[in-house]
Amino acid sequence: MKRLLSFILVFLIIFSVVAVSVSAKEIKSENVLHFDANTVAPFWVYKFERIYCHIWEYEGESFYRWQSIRELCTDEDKDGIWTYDLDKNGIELEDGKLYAVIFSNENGKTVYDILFDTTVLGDTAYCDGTYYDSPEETEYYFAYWRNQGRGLYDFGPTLYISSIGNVVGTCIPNTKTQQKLFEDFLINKLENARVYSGKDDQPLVDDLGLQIELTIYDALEAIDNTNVKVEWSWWESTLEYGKFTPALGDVDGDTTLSIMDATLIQQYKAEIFTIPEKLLVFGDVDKDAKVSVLDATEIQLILAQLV
Ligand SMILES: [Ca+2]
Ligand SMILES: [Ca+2]
Ligand SMILES: [Ca+2]
Repeated sequence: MKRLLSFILVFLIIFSVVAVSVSAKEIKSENVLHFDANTVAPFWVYKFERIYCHIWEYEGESFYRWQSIRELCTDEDKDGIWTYDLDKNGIELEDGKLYAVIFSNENGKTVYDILFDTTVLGDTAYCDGTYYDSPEETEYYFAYWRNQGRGLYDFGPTLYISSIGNVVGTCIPNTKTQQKLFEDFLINKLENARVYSGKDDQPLVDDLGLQIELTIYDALEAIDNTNVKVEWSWWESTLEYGKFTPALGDVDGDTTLSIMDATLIQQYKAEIFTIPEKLLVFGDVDKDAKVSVLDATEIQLILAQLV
């Protein structure tokens, strides 16, 4: 019995040593990024012999100089999947921080910036032929992580609004909000986008907004913050409302209740003006199921009480 116990004990010790060394090895081998160059080779045209991995802290500094020796990937088994070993190159990433990476070859071909954090380590970036090309910008092939989706909050190619209002990439950097992205677009790119997209403001904002999941609330806030004149109305918009609740009585749709709304109802009843259907539903202030001059009076009363 004693011999059996000691045998079990020895077995357990050996087993635990093996288990520890396996898990230690696993952690080590996770500290890598792979790039499946087979998936991009058809698009990069010229043959290449080297793949580089350029990593930087998002909106911060890169670890090494572009295509320096410390950025070289290896493909010892020659299967076309290149590996970058962060440990070997002395790169220590912090949990919770946002990083970006570009894989490139010695002919200057690159993929578009891919976002990641430490939870992505061990994953493989691959291309599927999706690329972005515009007159002012270089042609980029997008690379995605094998274990991430294509949503706004999955790690992948950095989402960016181009100078002509196209949405490029899939992943919203966690340092930005939809509203901030849209504000940046309004200030820096709207004028150019008007010229080159061939769209009016309404579809321009709505099409763009839909792709970045911008809400009416975000859009109104962004327009208000930036003071940019946009020919876009929330009641015609196809975007979701978000936190925005239209004010009762706001039949001119300027998002506040004012004497203009009372006047508009009177003019509507006198058939001088029409009110769009989507705004008319907010006109029934006294809730008697129709829009009448009584609603205009009600608005005047509300405004009088507010003073
Ligand atoms: Ca390989
Ligand atoms: Ca109003
Ligand atoms: Ca009414």
